[in-house]
Amino acid sequence: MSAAMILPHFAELEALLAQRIVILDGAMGTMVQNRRLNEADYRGTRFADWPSDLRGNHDLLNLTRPDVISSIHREFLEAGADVVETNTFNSSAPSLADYGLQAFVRELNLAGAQLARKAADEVAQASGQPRFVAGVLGPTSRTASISPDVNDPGLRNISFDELVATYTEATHALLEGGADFILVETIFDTLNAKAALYAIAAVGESLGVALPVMISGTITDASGRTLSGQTPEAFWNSVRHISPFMIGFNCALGAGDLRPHVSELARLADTRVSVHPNAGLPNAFGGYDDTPQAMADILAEFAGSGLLNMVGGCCGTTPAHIAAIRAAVLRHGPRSLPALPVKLRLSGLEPFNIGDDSLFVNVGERTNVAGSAQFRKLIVAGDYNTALAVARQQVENGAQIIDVNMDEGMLDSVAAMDRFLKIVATEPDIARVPVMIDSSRWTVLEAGLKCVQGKSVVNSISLKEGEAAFLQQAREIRRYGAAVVVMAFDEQGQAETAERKFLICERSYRLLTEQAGFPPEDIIFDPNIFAVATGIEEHNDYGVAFFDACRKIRAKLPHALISGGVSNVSFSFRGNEPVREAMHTVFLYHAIQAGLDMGIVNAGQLGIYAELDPELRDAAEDVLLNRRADATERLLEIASRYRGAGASAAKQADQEWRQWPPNRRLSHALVKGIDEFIIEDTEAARLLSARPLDVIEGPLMDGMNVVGDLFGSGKM
Ligand code: THG
Repeated sequence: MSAAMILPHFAELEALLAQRIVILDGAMGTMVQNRRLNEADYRGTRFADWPSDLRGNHDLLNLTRPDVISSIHREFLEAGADVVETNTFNSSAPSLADYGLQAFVRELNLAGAQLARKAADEVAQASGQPRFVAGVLGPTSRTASISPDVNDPGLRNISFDELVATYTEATHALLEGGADFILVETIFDTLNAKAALYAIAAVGESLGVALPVMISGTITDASGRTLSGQTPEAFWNSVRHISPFMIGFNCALGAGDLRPHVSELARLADTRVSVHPNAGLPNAFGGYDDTPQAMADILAEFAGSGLLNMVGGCCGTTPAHIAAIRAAVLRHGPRSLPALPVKLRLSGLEPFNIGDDSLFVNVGERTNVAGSAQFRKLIVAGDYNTALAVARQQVENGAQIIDVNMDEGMLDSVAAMDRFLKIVATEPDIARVPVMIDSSRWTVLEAGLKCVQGKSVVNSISLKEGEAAFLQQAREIRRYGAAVVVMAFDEQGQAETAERKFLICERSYRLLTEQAGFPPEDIIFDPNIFAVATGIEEHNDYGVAFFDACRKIRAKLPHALISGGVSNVSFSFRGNEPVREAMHTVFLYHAIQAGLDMGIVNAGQLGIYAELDPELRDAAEDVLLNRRADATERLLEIASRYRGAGASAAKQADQEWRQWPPNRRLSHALVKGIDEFIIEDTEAARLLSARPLDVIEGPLMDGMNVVGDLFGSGKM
């Protein structure tokens, strides 16, 4: 079915948006309150005997006082609103359940859309100007990311699936009643919004169209964040997967206080931008004081600064506000859309755009029951609070993403993934980074996807079970709005040679971009990091095969990224940490040059290539680059010196720098990132200098120059 058959007016709205700022209506709730309706108005005859009080359930008026709702729509349209919002803000099961009306989701949304449609069409006819209907999905009365009980951070009183179910029903009814697009608004928890977007995408697919969506979030206070803790950019990264034709903010704050946040969206969003603020902050009586002219003056400045494509009002705004806003903003043209660089844009509570500020991305590996004995014991024992410390330590040590894996025979992995991610979501110092949901089981991946409000990464899918399963999972991941790791694995098995690694990645790339609607920058290839120096000859070329595959992927598959599980490479040296660390450092040095963008690593435990013991470094390099037939034997021989007693000798060498002169100690500490002795060494250097400034201009600058050189040559 074509989009024009289901949404006959949308092309006209797009044409209007190209010409000028489009005017949205004002608040329904406060307009209804002004009518001072009584309990009997809300009940009508149909709900006369309803057991609970119904006064205050404005959406019910769609059925019991449609005349009131229609006349408010008409007032806004006559005041100059191009778009009216359906009176369906609370027509979701969780919100209606407060009145025992949860069975009326469909009926209220259908009636709400029909009333708005009729009013819009009548005024369009009379005025000769097209008018449009926004089908409103409100946030519901519950929040999927926040625990209702401070003593149990893993608890929720609403699930993603319940939200999807009610939003699906509402979306169908809004479209049937004549909505021109769906407006997901007043978003205080992005996970609720993602459930709405999931429902809209699925409804659209069932109808064979990409439904037009407008998204509007709410910044609740001076923190500049949503209630669930996201910054504006993190919020945008979380919802951009549905390609909304409009993104904006509404409610909570008055227009003036929204200025910086709208301006941030205007800078960051490569789609249109809207705002519909309250008429100021609520006063002592719960009323709103900003006059039409005051609000119009503020919003005219937004328009003059090129921030707006659509504008209207939220709580407290009346037809007089809309008329004043319209008159003031239409003197200015609409915002033009910025062209942004193509990037993988992830988020937790904060944005993480790969390529913005780091050359290589550390993904913390320790929150993995298969990769850390400590983490496994804690999870198996149900000690999630202590397990949380493992995640926190990874982030503190520089992990920019955390990989979470619960694949373990003794565990209910679905339940463990769900619980751990829900608890992580309530810890701002961990939840600020995106999550990589790691499992070989689809049910576990999906359980994880239902818990994260940010834009996360699914780790992983592959062609192992063939194209149909691969595409089905990929499409599902898209609906959840995550990026994806694709393993170089197909129907024949894991790819071991560079050629097969590349061919599988290339085939996956085509399928994902051409058939699953994946943007290439949301694809991360994992060409398989396998253990080397295992004593099995066929494994000798695994390092080289990986590096070669990286180079080919980088050259031939534009915008896709490359990742890998770095600690795998040294599995044959388990227990010998100095040697493993050296191997990881050498591996990364070559892999990053070959195009590796991110690695699952033990964050905080990576060495510096230039500072490795040259003998150990060369031996590791011989193995990883497969440079000599006896490379494995030689590395094993050197490794034995680092094991046991050798390890403490290495530790002793680690402390040797404490004997150096203070200036050299300072440079060393800077390069290594050791802050343990920084105060005493700085003081020692100062005592040796004529002026304190010499310490900065001397050893500290020398150290920074070394850091700069190492960075520049890819050795750090
Ligand atoms: N590709 C992708 N995902 C992956 C991997 C990959 N996920 C899992 C794994 N491989 C990456 N993560 C780890 C985590 C830990 C270790 C290795 C890889 C590890 N752990 C120590 C060990 O087993 O010796 C554990 C020591 C301890 O118990 O503390 O080496 O390749 N896409």
